[in-house]
Amino acid sequence: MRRPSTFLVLVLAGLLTACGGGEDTAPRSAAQGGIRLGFSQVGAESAWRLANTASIEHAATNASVQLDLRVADGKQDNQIAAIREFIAAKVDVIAFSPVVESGWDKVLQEAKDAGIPVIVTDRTVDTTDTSLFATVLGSDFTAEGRKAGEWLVEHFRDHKGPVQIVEIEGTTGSAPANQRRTGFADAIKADTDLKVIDSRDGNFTRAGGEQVMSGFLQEHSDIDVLFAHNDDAGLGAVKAIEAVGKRPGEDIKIITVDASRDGLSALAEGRLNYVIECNPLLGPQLMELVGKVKTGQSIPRRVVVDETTFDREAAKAVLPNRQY
Ligand code: GYE
Repeated sequence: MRRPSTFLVLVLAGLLTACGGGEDTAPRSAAQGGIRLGFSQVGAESAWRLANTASIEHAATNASVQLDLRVADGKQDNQIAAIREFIAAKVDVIAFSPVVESGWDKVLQEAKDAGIPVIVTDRTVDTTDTSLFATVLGSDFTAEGRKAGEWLVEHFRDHKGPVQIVEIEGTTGSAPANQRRTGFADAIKADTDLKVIDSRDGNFTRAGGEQVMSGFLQEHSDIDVLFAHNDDAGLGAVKAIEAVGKRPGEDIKIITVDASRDGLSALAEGRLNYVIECNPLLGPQLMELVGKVKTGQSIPRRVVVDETTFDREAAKAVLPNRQY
């Protein structure tokens, strides 16, 4: 068998780096090497979350950051216990994605007393003392909800009579559930025909979305629109809608948030109608912030990720190269 030429090997290696490392090609900063980072993750509830965890692991390896990753199974108590273990282990920096907004003051005060800086990422916290964390890295969830509402207003502009909307919310008490609900409600409030007739927690999972939507379909015969707070819940709802012989995307218009590969595929097929992007690939930016807080450099209090929206054509265009 002929051996591949050196040139071919180099080209292939280059391609692999280019494809696999799209998000993690930032130069490694010397400041990051050897830092011990304790990271408490929410759980494994959605495609978004799995991509977020993978991005953080990958970026930590690239930056030579020693990552102690704990996954909390959606329970705040587990996160608090993990943060206490990080404090006891005297890690250099703690980062976490808080499952819900409130209830963090005490444990964050403990981290502050121990002199360990904390970075909040993805979801925001509601603390009485904002000096308890160094920065928040993540999306603008209110803007995401607003974009969903704005599309709806535009889509039903010429519609006569009431439009019945149901909402499958994210985990009760979580920042994305609270803020997406608010942004959405704000954007549709001027149009009095657009009415949210029911709203329930689907916990950001497919199973939760399917169950909540089945309930909605039993109780309401006239649903026009579903706003699901993430793709997974929306895709679970698609199953429930198909199970009663209705056509998702046609009989019931569906808007979701995240823009995962599965969400965009369903959009390209016409089962979803509009998807708001929420980017989980936060690892490289997180490692950069970790390096900076560790070395005492100044960082912004809030780092917001740039995001877009997708209709069917836009979904088809990006799907071949979608990373998550
Ligand atoms: O939209 C959802 C995940 O906090 C932004 O959590 C994140 C949300 C995301 O489970 O899919």
